[in-house]
Amino acid sequence: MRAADRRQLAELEQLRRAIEEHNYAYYVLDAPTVPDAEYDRLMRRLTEIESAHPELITPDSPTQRVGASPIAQFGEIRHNKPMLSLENAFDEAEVAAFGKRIGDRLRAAGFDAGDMAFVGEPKVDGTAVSLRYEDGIFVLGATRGDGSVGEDVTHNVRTIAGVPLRLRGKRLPRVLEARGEVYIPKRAFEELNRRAAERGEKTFVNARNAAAGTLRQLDPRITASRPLNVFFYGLGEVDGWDLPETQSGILKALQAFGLRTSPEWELLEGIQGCLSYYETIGKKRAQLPYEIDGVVYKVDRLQWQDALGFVSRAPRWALAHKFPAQEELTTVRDVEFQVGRTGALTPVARLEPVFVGGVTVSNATLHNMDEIHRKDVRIGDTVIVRRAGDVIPEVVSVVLDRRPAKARVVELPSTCPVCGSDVVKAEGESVARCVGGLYCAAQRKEAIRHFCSRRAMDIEGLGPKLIDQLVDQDLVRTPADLYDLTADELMKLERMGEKSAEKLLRALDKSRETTFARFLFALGIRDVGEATAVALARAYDSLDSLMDATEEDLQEIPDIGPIVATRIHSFFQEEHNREAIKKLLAKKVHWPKPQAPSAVAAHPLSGKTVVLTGTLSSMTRDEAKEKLTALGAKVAGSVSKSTDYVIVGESPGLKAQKALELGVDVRTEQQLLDWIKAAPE
Ligand code: 5U1
Repeated sequence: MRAADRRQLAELEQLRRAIEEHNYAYYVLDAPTVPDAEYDRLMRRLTEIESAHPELITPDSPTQRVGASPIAQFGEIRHNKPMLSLENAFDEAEVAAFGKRIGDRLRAAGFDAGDMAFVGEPKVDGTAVSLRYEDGIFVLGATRGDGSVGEDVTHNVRTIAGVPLRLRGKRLPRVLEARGEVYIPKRAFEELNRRAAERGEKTFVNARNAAAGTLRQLDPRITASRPLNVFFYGLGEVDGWDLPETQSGILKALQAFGLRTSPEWELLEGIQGCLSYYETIGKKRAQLPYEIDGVVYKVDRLQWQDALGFVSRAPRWALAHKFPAQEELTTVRDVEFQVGRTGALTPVARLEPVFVGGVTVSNATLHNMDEIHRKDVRIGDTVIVRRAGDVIPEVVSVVLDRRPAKARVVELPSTCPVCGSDVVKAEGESVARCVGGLYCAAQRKEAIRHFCSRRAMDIEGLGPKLIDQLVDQDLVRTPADLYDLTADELMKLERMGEKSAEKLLRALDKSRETTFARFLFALGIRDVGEATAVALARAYDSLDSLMDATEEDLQEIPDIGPIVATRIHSFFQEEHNREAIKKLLAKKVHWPKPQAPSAVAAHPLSGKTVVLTGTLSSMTRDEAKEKLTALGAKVAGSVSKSTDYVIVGESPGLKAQKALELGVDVRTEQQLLDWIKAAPE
């Protein structure tokens, strides 16, 4: 071999190793070691050499993940060790029964099973796979199929960046089959569906179907374009390697081989430990970047697992403890239209009540008419409803086979169901609106609700039911009328005693003293959220100057574009809005004179992006947000490379971990207090 060839071969090997190391750090350890640009550079160089010398390409080269051509059909793979399924438990009693059952069996077999340890892992909502490595090289990827025979999806598994094409370590098994779950992260799933909807294509019903559908693509280039990932949790056939003694040992060994395991797994003590784990993971569920539908408990000791064996296709030593279902079937009784603060008509499905996500659901949002058409929802249809975490229940899809002959098409009303004004739907917009403005009682109620809300004028005790009564009885037409209410009037309302009436009047009185930004936010100008209100309050030193600002003036403010500028300008040009503002000022609603813009700009937090995580001891999350915004900071919900500071309170969440991984500056609550103290009065 010529010296030049030898040099090129060495470079090739070095590039492959470096890329696999970076893949391992990024996908398995979740701790990237190089910027994306450097990774891309290494990959480009490797491709360049391999294109010039195709004879040097090996199956474990990182370039071999992507670009293979479509296959005609899937081959069959017989699993030498069957891929088992799990028995399910839906409540604590079933988990306790599982504990007792295995304890009794082990004792009967002569084991001292008193202090039993379990491994707890999240049950990821994906699709099961078995990956075969021979002498450390990935050779085969198969789906579960019926547990005995699956499909050959090697071409697609290869494209999953989190799957090592070569195992790490020196003494590798002759054969190692790793079993796990391939999943699609929540964000990628939403994006996939968003793009499919945009193109008018069919969307996936849930993340599990999206993962399974992606893995069963004949064209690996489609699979490669969707960011699948994988967690490994067990073994199939193994040869030439001594098994650890425990399930926890298996997880550690898998991770050491470079096969990604869940960072959430834990060793648990007894059934009590299992139940606490269920609760802990249940609380974390919404923040996890992938869907889970429960947790899995496994007896830790493999010797005990062997003694317990399995019944039909499920091991006796493992149990899936499921969270309450987030999706259920029910029927649409009717579709009604709710009118929001800006007049937007939102179709709401009235459902046959169904227990889903831990509560009984009888209404689900349908968002807008486009959504109804896209999902083809009709009155009388059987639908899948979903309620995940605290999210508003929604109709996911229609079960078309169950559509009754008399199912009725939903039509947009031509007049407002509340005030009878016309309903208009602007060209190109998906939202239809009632043009009634504050003539419409629904819009009035919503405007007043918004005015009183915690982040606006913060009037405690003025809930939606009370506002309904005040508007229905014509005691309040505009927000300023709230300040004319008397104890006598209030006491005539339902569930309003003397004490509550006085308390409410005190809350109303207190709300007169506010901030300029809160006042602007409370006015309910369309598209003016809290951040825009703060930006306006910072840019204008008086309400008069803001009310007289032109659209061009308004566009000078960072983050205010032409549409929002028009909305603000037209709001202040409307005579009845000017009148409503005048009345509020006459009721002595006031705020401190705004700070000079230079004082804000001088603060170290001015222009910085800050993320909060954990519980703060000296203030609520909302108070902290408000203070930070007043100092000129932008408060973001998630950590990224552009975050300047992450402020951690008690029991911080995954955001703190992400901050450390990305090298973002992490500060304590004390630092936040010092920053607030340093702010000019
Ligand atoms: N986390 C996890 N998911 N899951 C699914 N572990 C796990 N184990 C399984 C399955 C089907 O089966 C083994 C107990 C054989």
